[in-house]
Amino acid sequence: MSYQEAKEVYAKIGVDTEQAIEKLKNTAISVHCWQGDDVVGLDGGGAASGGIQTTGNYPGRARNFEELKEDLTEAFSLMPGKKRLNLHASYAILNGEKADRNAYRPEHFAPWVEFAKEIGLDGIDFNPTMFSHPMVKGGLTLSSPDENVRKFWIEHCKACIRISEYFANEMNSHCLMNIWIPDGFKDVPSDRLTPRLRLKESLDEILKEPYDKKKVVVAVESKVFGIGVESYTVGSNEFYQNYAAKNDICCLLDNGHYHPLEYVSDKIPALLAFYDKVALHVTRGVRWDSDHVVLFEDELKEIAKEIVRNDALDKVLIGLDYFDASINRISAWVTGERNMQKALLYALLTPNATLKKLQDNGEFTELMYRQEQLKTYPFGEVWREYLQRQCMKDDWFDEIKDYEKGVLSKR
Ligand code: RNT
Ligand code: ZN
Repeated sequence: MSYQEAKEVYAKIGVDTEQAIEKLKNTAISVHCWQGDDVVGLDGGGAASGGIQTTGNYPGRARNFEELKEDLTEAFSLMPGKKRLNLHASYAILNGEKADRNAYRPEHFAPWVEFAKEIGLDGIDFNPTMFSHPMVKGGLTLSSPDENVRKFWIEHCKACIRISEYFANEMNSHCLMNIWIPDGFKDVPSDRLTPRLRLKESLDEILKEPYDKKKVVVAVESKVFGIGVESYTVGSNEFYQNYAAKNDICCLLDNGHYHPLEYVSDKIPALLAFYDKVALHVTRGVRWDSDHVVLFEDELKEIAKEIVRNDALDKVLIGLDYFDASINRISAWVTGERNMQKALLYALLTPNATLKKLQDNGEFTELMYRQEQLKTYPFGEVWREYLQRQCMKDDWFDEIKDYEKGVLSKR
């Protein structure tokens, strides 16, 4: 079937494929820098800690700024659509300067801005890095009973707000600054409230840093558990949702951070009823928060549907968050980004108004029939047309093999 034919098939159910392609083209996805180097970073912190873990040792990990830029450039060249770069503070370019994380400044990230501009990215997002560092004491940061520990990380987050504003100014686009901490306990705690009160106080301190809310969107990312932190997480979902609501900041939902039968696709509309913006870390948990590469599967499609049919493409800030070291890392990046785009296109090719009406009229038999019919519609033809207009191919694996042979295998 040709694109023209597919276009007609969709037109018959009231779906305009041209409009879908146009909307997809303008939706930005924030691509996480940490897939390229297994969350090691560039500031000497070392392998990921704090309950997260990268497994696998596929050859070719980016070991420095130059290699990471090289790999990102290759990956971005195979990703359709608008892209943003999601950086962690641990990717500071210190050039030998002895600045600790509480003293990071915009200059330490200027080379990233230069890179983002050079390859035409849409914006930069940012994350304080509160793991892989000696000031994480007993697995605790912003909720630590040690005042010096809390102070250090409060200063780090304030520095990150200033750096985020710098990114927003330089890129002429908002910067999402997402706070995630690893704080929690392996075993049954004797006090669940006090650490949360300390976290609340720390966040209040951080938010005293003046910043332009139109430029910097501060978010908090909750979690249910981590490796070695199985029994209690300070920054739980209820804690952060209430904190965000009361303090007019944003919630970030990572779909690996809930009990396996809780769905982020269901949480998005719940939050859209109360918040202007909702941020996402799109990942794929296999049995736990394993951060596998994002695939084109049911929950991803449901997430995309909730964004599209609620007219929230500009309210939901979409970011990717996974790290697989067992396969070619460039391929991991591209597969996940393309799948996010595919899911959005799939949602854009759904006759949402018709389906909503069926629900309101209680016509559930027809609703099921139509939703199932859609599954065999010629989605692939529209996807390939979109890629063609983006000057990209559906078949990109040879490029990965060439890059592996020419670049990665020589590291
Ligand atoms: C950890 C969180 C967090 C990290 C990144 C590296 O469980 O998902 O977002 O994955 O910040
Ligand atoms: Zn995350």
